[in-house]
Formats: sequence, C-alpha cells, structure tokens
Amino acid sequence: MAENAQGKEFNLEDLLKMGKGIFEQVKKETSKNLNVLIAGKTGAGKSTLINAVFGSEVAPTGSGKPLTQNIEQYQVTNNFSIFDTKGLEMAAFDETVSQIRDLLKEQKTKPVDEQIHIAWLCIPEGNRRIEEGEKELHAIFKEFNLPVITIITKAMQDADEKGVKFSDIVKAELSINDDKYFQRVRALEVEDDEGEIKKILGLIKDNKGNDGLIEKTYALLPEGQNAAFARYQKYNNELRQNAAREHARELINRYSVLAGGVAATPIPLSDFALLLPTQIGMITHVSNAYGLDMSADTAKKLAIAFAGVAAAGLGIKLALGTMLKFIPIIGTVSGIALNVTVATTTTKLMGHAYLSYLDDNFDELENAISSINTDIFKEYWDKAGVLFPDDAEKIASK
Ligand SMILES: Nc1nc2c(ncn2[C@@H]2O[C@H](COP(=O)(O)OP(=O)(O)OP(=O)(O)O)[C@@H](O)[C@H]2O)c(=O)[nH]1
Ligand SMILES: [Mg+2]
Repeated sequence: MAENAQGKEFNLEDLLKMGKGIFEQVKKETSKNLNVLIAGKTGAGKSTLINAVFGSEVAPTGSGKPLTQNIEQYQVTNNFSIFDTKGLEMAAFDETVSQIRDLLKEQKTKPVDEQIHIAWLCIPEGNRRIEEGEKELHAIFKEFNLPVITIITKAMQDADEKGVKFSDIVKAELSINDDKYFQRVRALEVEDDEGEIKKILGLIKDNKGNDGLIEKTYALLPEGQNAAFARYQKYNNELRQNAAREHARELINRYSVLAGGVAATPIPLSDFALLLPTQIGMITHVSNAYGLDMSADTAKKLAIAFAGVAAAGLGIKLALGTMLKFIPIIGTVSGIALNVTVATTTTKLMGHAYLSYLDDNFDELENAISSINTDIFKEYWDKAGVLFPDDAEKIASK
C-alpha cells in the first residue's frame, strides 16, 4: 500500500460548500410545508395548546408576525407555520371572520403545499356556550373544504349539574357527527379546589385506545403534511420517532442515488473525498429529520469521522490536515476507482449507520451528537453492514 500512496489534498471548505448546495437541492425535492390555523376567543387557551403540542418555545405571547389585525403568523421553521387568530368575541367577530375568509381565499390560489392544511377551532369549556363567531368560522372552514377539528379547551367537567354535556351541545350546534373532527383537551395540568391534580387530557391516545388531538390531526392531514406534523409535534414520541425514521430513510435513498451520480460522471474519479459533499448534505439532512439543527462545524466533524471509517473499509486512508482545513487522501489505490456501486452503497451504509445511532439515542439526541466519535461510527458502520449484507458485500469485494 505504501508504494502507491498518493496523498492528495482536498479543501474542506469547498467540499462543505458543495455539500450545502446538494442539501438545498434535496430539501427542495423532499420537504413539505405544514400550515396550521388555530382560532378561538381571547383566552381560549390557544397559545397554551400550541406550546403543549409543539414545544414550550413556540408561542410566547405576542411573538408572532401580525398578518392582519387579528391574525398572527408564527414561523416555527422554514417549512412550518402556525396562524394564530384572535377576536372571536361577541362584538368583534365579524371582522376576524372576514379576515380569516380572505386569508383562506388567497391561500386557495396557491399550490396545495403552501395552503393552510388544517384548522383547530378552540371553544373553551368554562362558560358553556358557543358563540356566533365560532359557528360562522366553523361554517367557513367547511365552505373552503378545510379539515377542521373543533376542540373544547380547558376541559374540566363535561356534564353540568343536570347531566347535560357541553360536548353534546357543541357537536349538535356545529353538526359534528364524527369524533374524528372533535376533541376535548386540557393542555395544562391543573389543581382543582379539592387539591386534586387534573392531568393533561386529550392530546394523545388515552388508555381506552381513543385517539387524541395529535392522532386525529395526523389522520386528517394530507400525505406528506402528516409526516411533517408527526415530526414537529413534541408530545407523541413514538409517532415522532417513526416519522423521523421514515423521512430519514427516504433522504438516505435520495443521497445515495446522488452519490452514484457523482461517480458516474465521465471524469474518472478515484477520489473518495468527492463523495464528501453529498455525505455532508446527507448527515445534515438526516439530523434535521430528527429535529436537530446542525451547524456547519458539526456536520464537518461528523462527515469526516464517518468518511474516515467508510474509507478504511475500502482500504483508503483519509487523514485530516492541519487545522481541519484539508483532507489529505492517502493511498487512493488504483484499482478501486470510485464506481457507482461503491459510491451508492458507501453512502447508503453511512446514512443507515448514522440513522441507527440517532434512533438508539432518540431521548438525548443533542448529547449523542456532541459525544460522537470514530469508535462509535465504526461500531454503527459494522451494524449497518449487518443490516444490509448485500451492500456490505459489494463494498468488501472492491
Ligand atoms: N385550567 C386550564 N387553564 C388553561 C388551559 N389552557 C390554558 N389555560 C389558561 O388560560 C389562560 C389563557 O390561555 P392562553 O393559552 O394564553 O389563551 P389564548 O387563546 O392564546 O389567548 P389569546 O392569545 O389572548 O387570544 C392562561 O392563563 C392559561 O394558563 C387548560 O387546559 N386548563
Ligand atoms: Mg395566545
């Protein structure tokens, strides 16, 4: 091996830049927008509900961008917005309702991906009455064919002293005859007068197997949007992890094909480092699928550690240059020219190794990323080889 060691150097910054370009391209191809509209009277518990479902930092009061006087947009990520409305009170509802109608009308002219995908109409249980504004709004959602879940918020007690259930009143007034469009929710744990703790209610499937708001929302959203919702919601961990894994698998397939494309270009490529941009993009993107924001520095560290392990499997030595600026490739042995098969399978195994690692550490992802190292990569690279023996065989035979 020593006699044909070539020791070629690649500028890491350039490779990272290329990786970013590839990342943006795949993102455009695979990402779906999610737009949720939440409506209800002032104090109905909208912000509390948003925070319970999507994480406490999402809706601090007054932090959204005002779209109209009564509609605020929280841009949670580039692909996820919540439209929060206020002013459904008796006197003022006309204006709010007409603003929401205009918003929906304007949205209908856009591609489906940019439209509002679901509405949550919040009606607080407390004063046990349904307002004109709430009824009108419900009718408008129907008129625009927007899936709507009517949510009774701040749920404490459904039946009054005569045994009349507020949920029945709401369902009758709005002609809701399927519970998939209806949910009672308590988004906060509260203590009642007797000092009894009332737990959070109605967000996820209960112990009788009845779906909660999260499962119902997932079921009503279009394909693609439902996967995005599953990843953004913070309350049902199993749903979130399954959706992240599914999405990551789709991404790994996409990046593996792209890596094959790199190797298929007419220039004879024997240089493993040319796969790195694609792999850096993949690592960043899979991390995002798991809800992790990956800095360029971290992506760099991970991709190099991973590439080192993968290259070793091919009999190539990848070394880090001074100050992490260059990756010298040592011993790029002629005869293992990078072909489509090697490029595709190496990238695929790398992706799945990383994915398994994230899956195994789902409850402490931030930690897992900061403590990652070559030994861990090696362990998971070998595991991926066991998961995909045919691919491992293809690499081994090169
Ligand atoms: N008991 C109980 N209180 C709740 C619940 N949800 C919200 N609250 C309380 O109700 C009050 C209003 O809640 P918010 O979430 O701010 O209501 P909102 O609909 O966002 O109100 P605006 O933004 O003013 O329109 C707060 O004091 C919450 O703590 C709940 O499920 N149970
Ligand atoms: Mg609010």
